Amino acid sequence: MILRKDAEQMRSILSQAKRILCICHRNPDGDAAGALLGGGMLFESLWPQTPVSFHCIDGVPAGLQFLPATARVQGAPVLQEGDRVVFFDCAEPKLTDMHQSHPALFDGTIPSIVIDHHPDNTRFGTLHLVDPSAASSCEIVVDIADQVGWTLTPDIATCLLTGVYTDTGGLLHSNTTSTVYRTVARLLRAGAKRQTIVQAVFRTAQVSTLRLWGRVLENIQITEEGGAVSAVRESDFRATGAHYSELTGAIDYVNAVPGMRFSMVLSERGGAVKGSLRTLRDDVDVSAMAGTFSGGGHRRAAGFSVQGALKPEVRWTVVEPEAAKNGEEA
Ligand SMILES: [Mn+2]
Repeated sequence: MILRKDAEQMRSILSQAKRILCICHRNPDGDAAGALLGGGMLFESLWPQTPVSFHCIDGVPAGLQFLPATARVQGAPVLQEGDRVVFFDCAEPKLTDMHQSHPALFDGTIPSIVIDHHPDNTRFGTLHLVDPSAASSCEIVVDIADQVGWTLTPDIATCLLTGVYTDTGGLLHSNTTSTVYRTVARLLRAGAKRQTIVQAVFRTAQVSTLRLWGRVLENIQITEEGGAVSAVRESDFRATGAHYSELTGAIDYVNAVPGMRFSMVLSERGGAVKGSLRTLRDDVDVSAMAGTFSGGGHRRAAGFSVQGALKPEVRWTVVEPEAAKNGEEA
């Protein structure tokens, strides 16, 4: 929960703004883009005289361009006297990729508000509305709006519901608390276009993505340690025409193999190997596994990146004639 006094203080900081600049992390996901646009449009409806602008170094990816006002997202801002900044879903300055070009955003020159749910948020702003118990930053925006009695329009609700959906994997991940369901109900009542979100986010896939995922599924090996492990190489990305980002989500299928301790997808990208780890078990901590490769994350979902390339290894075992006839493999 966000404290009412913090929500009130946010209102007082923003009511002094000559302009409100909204910023989210680079490479925006549904929660970053949804909170950025939903939060920014909310400020716009509250202070119609104050110009509100939306900034992200990478712009909104094609799959999220159904979001209202997405065409208004620009790159880094040109700062002016009287600006107030709100950062969305951003755990630390470098994730904006504006930390070097725009130090005034982070050194206290410009008053800033940080709205985020990452537990490792470095609290780099003036006022922090950070709630690690929230499943998404969009959930926090709804919480703030309700604390201060702000009205959500259907467009704002659609943006915010997108983040609630994407950060919970369509209400399937273990972070889907009863508060999440209450937030969903709240946003549907406000007119959020649920089916538009479901269709765009969960029922749309490029052919290149499906072909890449086909290779991931085909390459699954079950290891002696009880892992379902798959890998794709640079040649797989080239052959399918898929971008690295299109691998996102494939691991959920690898993680579906019953009885496994963990699942892992390795991918070669530009001289490095990225590993994504998942587990469904309480007695396995994949963030510790990722830590042995200088990675990190959560107990159930973690990742790492190491320099190098993947080399396939094939193991053959000689079996008795009977077993060979039955097509058994050791
Ligand atoms: Mn998020």
